[in-house]
Amino acid sequence: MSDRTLVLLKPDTVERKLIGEVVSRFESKNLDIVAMDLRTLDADTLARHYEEHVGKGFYGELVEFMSRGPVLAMVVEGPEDTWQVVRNMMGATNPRDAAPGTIRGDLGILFTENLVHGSDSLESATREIGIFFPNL
Ligand code: IDP
Repeated sequence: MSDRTLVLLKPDTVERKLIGEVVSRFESKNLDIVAMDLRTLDADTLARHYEEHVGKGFYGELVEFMSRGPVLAMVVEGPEDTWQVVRNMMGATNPRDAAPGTIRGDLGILFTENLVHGSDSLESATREIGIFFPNL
């Protein structure tokens, strides 16, 4: 039985021309990319996606960053616990704390501009895939 998670390559990844580098890591891990779309996010979509952060101190900065250019949204599929596999590959939320070998540990420095989003549970994955790819 395969399962899926939502991944966003954030605007910093697109701006820094790291799409290939990051997608390549998922492919090397033998995960399947079953949907992919480059799009600029509006405030409403971000409020749905980040519903647990709306109103927090960093929320304004997060929305400004996440809407300043396109993101690459994709659905990634693996045999099981795909959200966890992807989160392990991403590393800690703050790139300063992320281990070398992870995407954030190897490529990032700033807290907000941390390159990637990956769903943090199976429930989140289902909810977030519904926001970005409602027809899947
Ligand atoms: P996650 O992306 O690792 O799941 P979340 O806690 O869901 O982490 O936070 C969402 C995003 O908001 C983070 O990836 C990061 O870009 C940003 N963020 C979270 N906490 C802070 C903070 O304290 N300062 C600045 N940005 C933050």
